[in-house]
Amino acid sequence: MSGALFGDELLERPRRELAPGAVHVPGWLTLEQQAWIAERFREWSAGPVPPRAAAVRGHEMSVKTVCLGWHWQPYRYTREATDVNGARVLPLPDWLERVGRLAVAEAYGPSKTVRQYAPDTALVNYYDEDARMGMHQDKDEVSRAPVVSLSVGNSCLFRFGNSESRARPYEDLVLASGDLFVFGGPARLAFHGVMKTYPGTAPAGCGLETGRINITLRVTGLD
Ligand SMILES: O=C(O)CCC(=O)C(=O)O
Repeated sequence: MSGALFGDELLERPRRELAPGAVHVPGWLTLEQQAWIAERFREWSAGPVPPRAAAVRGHEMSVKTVCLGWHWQPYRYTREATDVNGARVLPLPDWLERVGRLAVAEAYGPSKTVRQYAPDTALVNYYDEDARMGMHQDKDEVSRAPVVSLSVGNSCLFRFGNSESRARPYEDLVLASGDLFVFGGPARLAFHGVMKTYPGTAPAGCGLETGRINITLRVTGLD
């Protein structure tokens, strides 16, 4: 029987609730789903708005982001990417909205609230081998519905902290290709960031040979 098909590496990375409302589900996406996402990322990157490094307080981020549904720029959402080329961003595809619902159901269990979860934006980040993301809160959304994070490609060292400051207490964990991380409820405004990525760790068949893609699905609460 094939070890690749039925490998037991997930036994070493069990599903875990890091804090109330913050759930890590390793290996949630199949390789086929990861490769599909990587392929869509290439399509989204073709425009109308290309991936760009947002400038935060005058410094360009090392991560490049392409947005769907709503365009995020520090520190607001707009329909048109006025800090890039003025074009309207692509709509959030239905399948990604459904993935968001499935993810929240996976993290918290099925409920009426979960069935009504309807993300309206995706921030799709690309990390090259040197990219990272400083500790921050996702707080430009009016809604405090959960954030769903999906990872494809190289693993990264993800830091998940508290809602008060960037300082300790925080926990470092590895997010690998296919992992799901959901943070909502009391963890919704926790500071978090990506300390580094691990080059050469993208699994064969995930659709990405170098770098890392991370998608966060969010509910803006805007009309
Ligand atoms: O890349 C990640 O895992 C986190 C991304 C993130 O924190 C964000 O987009 O706000």
